[in-house]
This record gives sequence, structure tokens and C-alpha cells, in this order.
Amino acid sequence: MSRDLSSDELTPVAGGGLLDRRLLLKSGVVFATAAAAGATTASAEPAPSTSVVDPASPPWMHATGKPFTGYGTPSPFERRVVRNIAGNRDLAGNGVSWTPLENLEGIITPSGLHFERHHNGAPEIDPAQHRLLIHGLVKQPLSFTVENLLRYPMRSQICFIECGGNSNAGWHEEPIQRPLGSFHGLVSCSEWTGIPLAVLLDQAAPDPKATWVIAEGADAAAMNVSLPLSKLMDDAILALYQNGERIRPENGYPLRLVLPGWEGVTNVKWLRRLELASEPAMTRNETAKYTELMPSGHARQFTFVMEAKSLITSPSWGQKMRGPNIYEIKGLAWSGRGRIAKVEVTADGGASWAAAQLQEPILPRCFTRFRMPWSWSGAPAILKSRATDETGNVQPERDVLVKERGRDGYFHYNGILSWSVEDDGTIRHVYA
Ligand SMILES: Nc1nc2c(c(=O)[nH]1)N[C@H]1C(S)=C(S)[C@@H](COP(=O)(O)O)O[C@H]1N2
Ligand SMILES: [Mo]
Repeated sequence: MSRDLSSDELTPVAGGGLLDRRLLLKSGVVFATAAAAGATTASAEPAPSTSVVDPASPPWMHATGKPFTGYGTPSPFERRVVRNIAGNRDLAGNGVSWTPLENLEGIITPSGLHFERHHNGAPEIDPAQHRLLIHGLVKQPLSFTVENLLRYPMRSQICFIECGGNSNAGWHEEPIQRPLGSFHGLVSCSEWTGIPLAVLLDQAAPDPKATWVIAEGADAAAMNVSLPLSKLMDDAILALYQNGERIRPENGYPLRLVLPGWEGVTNVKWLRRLELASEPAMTRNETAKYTELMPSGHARQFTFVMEAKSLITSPSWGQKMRGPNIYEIKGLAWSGRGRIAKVEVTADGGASWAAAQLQEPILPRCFTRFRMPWSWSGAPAILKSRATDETGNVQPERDVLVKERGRDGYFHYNGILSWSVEDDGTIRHVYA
């Protein structure tokens, strides 16, 4: 803290030391941050300087800096901030890489850190050779080149994409001890820009009998899913741009479907075909996978919407508290049903909760950043966050979710995440 705070400013709003969120807006208050503890340093990262640099005359002020570059990359001192890659040894090309959510701020995921989920690798597609076909139950089948598509009026939306399998370690008997992003990081948030899909579908003139659309990618998995035509006519985007530049190869270059708020698998990458039909095709990814076996023995299917969820990104596992002080608890919340209405935080394991500050912009089906000032006394504490969306949907406690869905669900885990802050400042994942 750079100045003494009055007792008024330090009035608790809930147990365990949660403070009034107005403290965040006061100028001159410096918060302590939980520091990355024992983070693995990539060998390529420059060694920190051993000699102490004189801040009044640092060496980088004594010589012309590096020349201009055609395409920028992060500072070499940030090289450890990378996606964590988890492959499937039995099936090359099938696996995921996780967004390191604990290392990021704000709501936009840099394109190079957007999580990846490939069923058979990321193809390298020559845009001049790629075609998008709209066919099936339509009056006018259409084939588009990428060049054609780039001439349509576009719209942009900042929204999250979350894999249905994200956070599935939450179903495990024991809480997994890993960096936040390495079990919750199959979710990322980008500005996607492209053509409202309804415009292209209207041009193809769907037959009144068409209620479903089978979407297929041009990867070696030819990954396909069935989607209700109503969603595609409502707010689906045929995206060509991601965060202002053309979509990255791993995220679907030259074009992908973006279905705001819907399960990752519906956002078909490298899209090559939309076939209108009167019923779903019952593909592998809507029968064997991406369905949830319930305790009744029946499976939930076509669970498209991603429910309200939040995570505390700091403090989080792998970081260490730097002694009793005022900290900023911060995190991300999102819901596939609309805007985040409220995020509550507890520092006493759920005995009392207080509303966190929601940072603008608060957009529908988009990451919302939340912040909460917290005076940590040095005593053990349990931190949690709980999101509520504008439709009144509340993120459930883990035990409630497990009771409702049983243990065989695997997908759609949105239970409340708990961090235990130990008296020595270490942070552990707990079920509390
Ligand atoms: N063609 C194709 N589309 C695909 C996939 C795929 O393997 N092939 N994976 C799906 C899954 S399961 C998810 S979660 C999202 C992941 O998108 P991302 O890799 O851009 O994060 O893409 C979906 N679209
Ligand atoms: Mo996924």
C-alpha cells in the first residue's frame, strides 16, 4: 500500500476479509499480488540480468533498438506464457492445447494463445483452392470461393468459445493440482468477424422441410456435427477474421463457424460444407462423444448451450501469497445464455459472499472480468466465485452438480472452483 487507508475504506463487506469494491477505484492504492511460485522457465527465455541495472540510465537507453519487424512477437521475457499441450498418444493429431488463463488479463485471448482442439490435426489450407458448399434441402445450392466471401458485408462479435470437455477434471474424485489454464483453459475469447450466416442461407433458399444443418470441416477428420437451422439463422457467423487478422490456421483458416455461446464442437473449423436436412445426421460427435451419460442411464444429447461459469484466475494454483496484505482477487465469468449479471466472491468457504466489481464491457456470451479487493490476514482461507447470468442461471456448487449429473458426465462441467490459501501462502485446489 502506498498510503494509509482509513478504517472506513477497509470496511469489510463479507467474512474472511473481503473489502468494499469501491476500494479498487481509489487512486494510490497498490495491491499485493500472488506471485508465480517456481514457474518453469523455458530454456529459450533470456536469463534475468545478474548485475543491477541503474534505473536512471539503463543500458537499453544507450544504443539504437532493434530494427522494424513485419510481424511482432511477445517479449522474450514472456516466453513461458504458452499453451500447455496435451496430446493423445493413441491417435496422432487428436488432442488439445490449453490457454494459460492464469497469465492473461482483460477479456481478449491473444490469437496465438487461443486454445486448440483438433480431432486430426490442423490442416494447411490454400484459400485459393478452398470451397464452401451449401446444399441439401435448398432451392439453390451454392458454392463459394473465399474471395467471393470476403466481398460480403461483415459483422463482429466478441465472444467465448468453450469446449464441452473443458474443466472435466472437476469430475475426478480428487481435486487436480495444476495451473488453472491446464484444466480450465479449453475456453478462450476473441473478436470474430465474418458474414452473418443467415445472409448466405437465405441466398440458398432453404426448403420449408429443412430444420437441421450438417456442418463439415475440411480437416483429415472431416469433422461434422448437426446443428438446428434456427441457431444458424439467428446469430451464427461465418468467421474469416479473428482479433482483426485472418483466422489462425489452428483456429480454422480460412473460415469457420462461430456459434456464440454454444459448445466448442459446434464451431466447425475449416468449414467446407453445410447440408440442410430434415433431421440430425447422428454423427460420432453428437452420439458417442459430446453427450452426457446421466445417473438414470439415459444420455443428454444436443446440449448446445454452455452454462454460467466463473473462475478465479488469481490467486490460483502455482502462485504464492506474499504475506498478509491487501490483494486483488480477479477472474473471468461467462455464460452461453447472455450477459453476466453478477459474480459473487467468498473468502470464507461460502459462509458469506460479496458482489465483485464487473469490468466493462459486459457483453453477451463473452468473457467478463471481475475484481474484488481482499485483505488477507495470513490465516487459511477458501476462495470461490459464483456467476449468475442475466437469465437468472446460477453457477452450481460442485457437489450439487455431481449429485445431479453423476460421475459419468465428462462434458459440461461448470461447478464452482475453490482455492485453499494456506497459512504459508501456497494455493491448492480443493473441493469445499
Ligand atoms: N473441422 C473441425 N472443426 C472443429 C474441431 C475439429 O477437430 N475439426 N474441433 C471442435 C472442437 S471439439 C472444439 S472445442 C473447437 C475448438 O476450437 P479452437 O481449436 O479454435 O479453439 O473446434 C471445433 N471445431
Ligand atoms: Mo470440444
